[in-house]
Amino acid sequence: MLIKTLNNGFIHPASSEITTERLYRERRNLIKLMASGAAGAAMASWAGREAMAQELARPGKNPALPGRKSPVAGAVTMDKLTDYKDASGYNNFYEFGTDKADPAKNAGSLVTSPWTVEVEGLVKKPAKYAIEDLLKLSAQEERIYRLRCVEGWSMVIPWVGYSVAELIKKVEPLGSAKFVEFITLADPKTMPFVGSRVLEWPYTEALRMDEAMHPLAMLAFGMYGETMPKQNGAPLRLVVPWKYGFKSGKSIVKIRFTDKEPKTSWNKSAPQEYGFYSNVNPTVDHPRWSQASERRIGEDGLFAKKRKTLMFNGYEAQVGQLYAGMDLKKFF
Ligand SMILES: Nc1nc2c(c(=O)[nH]1)N[C@H]1C(S)=C(S)[C@@H](COP(=O)(O)O)O[C@H]1N2
Ligand SMILES: [Mo]
Repeated sequence: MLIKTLNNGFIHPASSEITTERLYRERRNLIKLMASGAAGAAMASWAGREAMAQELARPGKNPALPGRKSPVAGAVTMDKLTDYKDASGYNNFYEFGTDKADPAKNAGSLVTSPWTVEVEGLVKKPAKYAIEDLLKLSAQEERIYRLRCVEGWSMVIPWVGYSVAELIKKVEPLGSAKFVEFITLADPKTMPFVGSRVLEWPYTEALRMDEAMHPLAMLAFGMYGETMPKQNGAPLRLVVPWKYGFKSGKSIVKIRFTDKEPKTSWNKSAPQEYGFYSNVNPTVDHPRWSQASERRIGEDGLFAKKRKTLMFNGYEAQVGQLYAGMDLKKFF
């Protein structure tokens, strides 16, 4: 749901978040109920439950992409994994529509091969990588990160990829490089909502150099042991677990090193609501709603309690130092 702002831009559709999510869930529960009726006793059987556990371990929707256990501190949260169906069926990817179910419905048209990623700007070794080569640049790791949307919901997803830092070290940024910009695909032929007024295209995000170099900042090529579903940002996306979900740009085609703080998509659309940093911070409210709690997708039964949102999404021990001395109300 879009809400028009006074500046004539559009804002993240949070006020309707609960309604949207509830509707989505009711639809899904209905489908489940119908399925169980048809399958009868089989669904309730041990074999049925076993099959569901298997499905969670490896959904079988895309080619396998295994990752070794990550040695990075804080890279594996013990929180229960979100159901793959939710992680790949409840998405924000505005190039394919603004409803949570739209990306899964519409992203099939995205062409992910061939795919190249260009590295440019203030680097000694600008490069053009075929996605296959970029995948091989470093050993893949599986990391289980929480992802919290500014709208107030969160998920726990096993991502496959490696630290952005691995790529940054390879291309050798110049001393003058202070920021890294991530530019995503904007192809009106395959992305039906590119060209709509909802955001400026291409969708872009950016990090300060030390944020991008933090080992938790991840280039993700897959999830749940498989290559990335299109609706989740195939073939390559960013995952920055201590920032609101929107900082994790999907379907990246360009990585640019700059000396000035880049403008980002959400910041351009509503600068009073979305700052550059966008760190998960329960003490800084969004101008129109609180950020103190969140709803974990999959725990949203009628009586499910909201969870308290943690500073830096629970990654404070790892990333807090990056912001020492900064006024996080000013740099929101
Ligand atoms: N290119 C692109 N990347 C994007 C978005 C988008 O609309 N376009 N939405 C962002 C938002 S708001 C969120 S919350 C996350 C959602 O990721 P998920 O759908 O995999 O959970 O992707 C982010 N990356
Ligand atoms: Mo989001």
